[in-house]
Amino acid sequence: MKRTQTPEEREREAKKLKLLEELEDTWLPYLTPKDDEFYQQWQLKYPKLVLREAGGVPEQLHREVQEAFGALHEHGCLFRDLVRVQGKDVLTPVSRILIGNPGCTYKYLSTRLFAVPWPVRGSAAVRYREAEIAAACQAFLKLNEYLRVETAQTWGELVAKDRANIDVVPVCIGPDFPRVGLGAFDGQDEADIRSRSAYNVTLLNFMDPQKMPYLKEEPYFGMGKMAVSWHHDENLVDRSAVAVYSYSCEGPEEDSEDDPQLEGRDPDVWHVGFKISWDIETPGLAIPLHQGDCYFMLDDLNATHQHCVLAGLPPRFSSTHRVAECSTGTLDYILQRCQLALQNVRDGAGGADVSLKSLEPTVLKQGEEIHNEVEFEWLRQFWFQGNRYSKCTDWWCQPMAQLEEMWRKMEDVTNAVLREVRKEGVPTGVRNETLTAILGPLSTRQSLRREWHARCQSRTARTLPADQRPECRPYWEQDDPAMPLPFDLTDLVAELRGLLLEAKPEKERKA
Ligand SMILES: O=C(O)CCC(=O)C(=O)O
Ligand SMILES: [Fe+2]
Repeated sequence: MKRTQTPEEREREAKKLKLLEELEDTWLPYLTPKDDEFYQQWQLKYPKLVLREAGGVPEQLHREVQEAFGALHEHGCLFRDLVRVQGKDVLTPVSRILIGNPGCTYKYLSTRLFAVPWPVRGSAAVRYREAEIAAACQAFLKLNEYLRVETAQTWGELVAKDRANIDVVPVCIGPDFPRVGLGAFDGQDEADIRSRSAYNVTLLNFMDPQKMPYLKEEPYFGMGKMAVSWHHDENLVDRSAVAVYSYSCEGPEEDSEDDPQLEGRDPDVWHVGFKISWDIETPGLAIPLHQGDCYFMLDDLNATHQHCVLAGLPPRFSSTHRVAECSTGTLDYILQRCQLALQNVRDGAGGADVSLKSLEPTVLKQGEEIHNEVEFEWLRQFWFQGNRYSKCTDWWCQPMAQLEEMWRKMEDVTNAVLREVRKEGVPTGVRNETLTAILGPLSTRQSLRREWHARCQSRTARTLPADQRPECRPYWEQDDPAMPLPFDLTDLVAELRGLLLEAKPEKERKA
C-alpha cells in the first residue's frame, strides 16, 4: 500500500523524531497532584485548562449519562475507527461514536464521522433502533447543554479575572508572578465566548484496557500506557472550547493504596496528560480523572498545548463535546453543492444523453470538483465505515441514497463533457481550455479511487467483522453496461493528457 504523507506531516514527524533524539534516554519531568509544584504550574502554564470534579455536577445528570454510556455499549454502537496516520491505516484502540446536531459530521485523521442525531428541538423526529438508544442520545444532548452553559460561565469568569489582574498588577512585577496571563484573552467578548462554547457534536470514546493487550507507552515523560496518543483536536472552530465528561467504571472506592513513595502517576487510575507543544522546559501534567470528573480546554489551549489519555485499570468512557468546524461538513452543505453542480444539466433527456447548459471551462471544472467532493468526502467515507450507522438509526440511509443518485448523474455529466472534447472540429483553443479545466479534477479522481480501493483491501480492513468491514462504494466492473465511464480512470486521464499535448505547437511540446 502506498504511503501518502503530506509535506507538513513529514516535517512534523522529523521535528518529533529530533525532539525524541535530543531526549536520548532521559524522561522529561511531569507533575501529578502529589507534587508540590503541581497547582502552581497548572495556574501558571495551563491556566486555560479547567477541571470540574464529579461532586460539582448534578447527581441526576451523572445517573442519566452513565446509563446512556452503558446502553450504547450494550447495543454495540461504538466502533474502532480505521484511521490514517502518517500514510498508514491503523485501528484506534478506543471505540467511538459521534452524536450531534442532525446532518453534522466531524473529520479527524482523514476519517469523516457522521453524527447520530440527538433530538434537538425544531428538527424532525429521529427514528432510533432501540428506545434505549433514543434515551442515550437525549442524555448526551442534556449533558451537552449543561457543559455548554458551564463552559461559557467558567470562561467568562476567567476573562474577568484576567482583566482584573491587568488592572491591578503593577507593570514592574516579575514575569513569573502567578496569574492567568497578561491579556491572555485579549479582545474577547460575550458573543465570542458563547459561539465558541456552542458544542454541536460529542465524540464518545470507550476502552477496556484489560482487552487491549498492546498499548503504546507515553514516549516523552514516561507517563505509562496511553489510550490516546499526544494530539491536538482537529477540525474545530478556531479558539473554540472542548468539554470532556470522563466515566471510568471503577468499583466503589477501590482506593488504591496511594503510596506516596511511588514516583509518577498511578497506573491504575485514568489520567489526561497535557504538555505545551514543542516545549521541553515546562513540566507536563498528568491529571487523574475519577468517575464523573469533567475537564474543559478553553480558548486556544487546544492549539498551544497537546493532550493524551493515559490508561488506568478499569474500562472507561468519555464524552468529548466540540464545536466542529462544519462549514463544508453538513448534509445541507453537500446537498446544496450537488444541486449547484446539477444545475448545469438541461432538464428533459436524462441518462447517457444528458445535455449541458454551459460548456464554460470554469463551470465544467466546478462540476467535476463537486463530483469529487461528494464521492470522496461523503460516499466513500460513509461506506468505508461499513454498516455501522444502521446500528443506531436509519437517519443517514435516505441522504446517502440521495447523494449517490446525484453522484450517478454527475458520471453522466463527466461523460457528456468528454463527448465534447472528443468532438471533431472543436477549435484547438476551446478544446485546450476545456481539457485544462477538467484534467486536474479527473486525475485527482483517478488517484483517490485507487487509494480508497486499496484502503478497503488493506489487511487491517479485512480483519474487521463483516458488519464493520469497509465497503468500496461506489464500485463497478469495467464492462458494467449501466455505467457510462469506467471505475479506473487511468486510460482516460492518459488520453486527455495526450489530447492536450497533441494540440500544443511543436515548440511548446519540447519545452
Ligand atoms: O477521553 C478523553 O479524555 C479525551 C479523548 C480525546 O482526547 C479525544 O477524543 O480527542
Ligand atoms: Fe483530544
